[in-house]
Amino acid sequence: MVEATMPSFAELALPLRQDIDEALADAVGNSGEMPPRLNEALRYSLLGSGKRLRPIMVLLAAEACGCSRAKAMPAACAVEMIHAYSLVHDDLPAMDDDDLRRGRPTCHKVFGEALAILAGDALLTRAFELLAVEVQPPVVAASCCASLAEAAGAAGMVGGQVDDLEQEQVAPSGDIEQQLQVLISIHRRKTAAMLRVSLKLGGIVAGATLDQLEALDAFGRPLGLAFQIVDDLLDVGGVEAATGKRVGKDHGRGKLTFPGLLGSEESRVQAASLIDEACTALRPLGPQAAGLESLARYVLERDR
Ligand code: GRG
Repeated sequence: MVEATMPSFAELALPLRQDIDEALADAVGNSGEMPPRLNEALRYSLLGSGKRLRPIMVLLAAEACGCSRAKAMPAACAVEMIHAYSLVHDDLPAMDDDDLRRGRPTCHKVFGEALAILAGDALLTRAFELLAVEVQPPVVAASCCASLAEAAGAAGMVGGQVDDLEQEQVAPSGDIEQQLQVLISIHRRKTAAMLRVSLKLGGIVAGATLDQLEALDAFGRPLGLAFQIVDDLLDVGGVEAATGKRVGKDHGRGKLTFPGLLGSEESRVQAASLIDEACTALRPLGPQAAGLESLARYVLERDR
């Protein structure tokens, strides 16, 4: 639909990442009140070489609804802060116990477990402070806070993480279709909720209509699932130097994954079909949504 004007994601993302990185660095500057070591730990975790997909989604969703990217920047930073906190906590020994993230030792390996937990806590709370203080008018800020809390909290990402941890403790039961449904339900909350809310926040700050918000969500639902399928494929066939994290971990631990259930080839076919579905859902937003379509194609092709 918007193929003729579709920019390459690499071209599109480069300046956006630079703007996002600058805004993130400003948002976690130390006014003098913060213990220096804590500031170091949260900057280490937030300002590493992440893809910045979620904040880019906020900016592109706002743009798709006719709003300037600058206006959406505080919401973009808030989403990336929640994401960074979730990675720091996910890497802890009590959770995924990882020593490599974004190509560097994980936060707890560098700063110790206690400071890593607290750096995660500080990022989580700073995200909501940023929304409350920087988004105008206050009613829009409140709506952003409520949506982000819902997606990141017990019924969203945190709940999905709990389901995932519990699922690791039980032997798989049911046929492939039933196990697939369990996997989809875990990732709908653990991974997709944060991707969907990134789009929603872009829409909210842009003052989107209900139809525009629905189109963004109809795009985000299949995109979120496709993102996770590709993540599982990278765990099986990805290269550590590119992903910046250990590969083969989930597969090696016998975790429920899409390639584990469907095989790599079928997983790739499913991911491609979900990305097509996502791009079709963008139609009502017209050419302003070209950036989102470009991002969706990248999600399928990414190697990190
Ligand atoms: C600890 C509350 C809590 C939640 C953890 C996000 C998460 C839930 C776990 C991370 C582990 C994981 C591999 C999740 C699946 C997909 C995912 C979120 C991958 C990492 O996101 P990317 O690829 O990472 O966007 P970058 O580093 O580019 O930001």
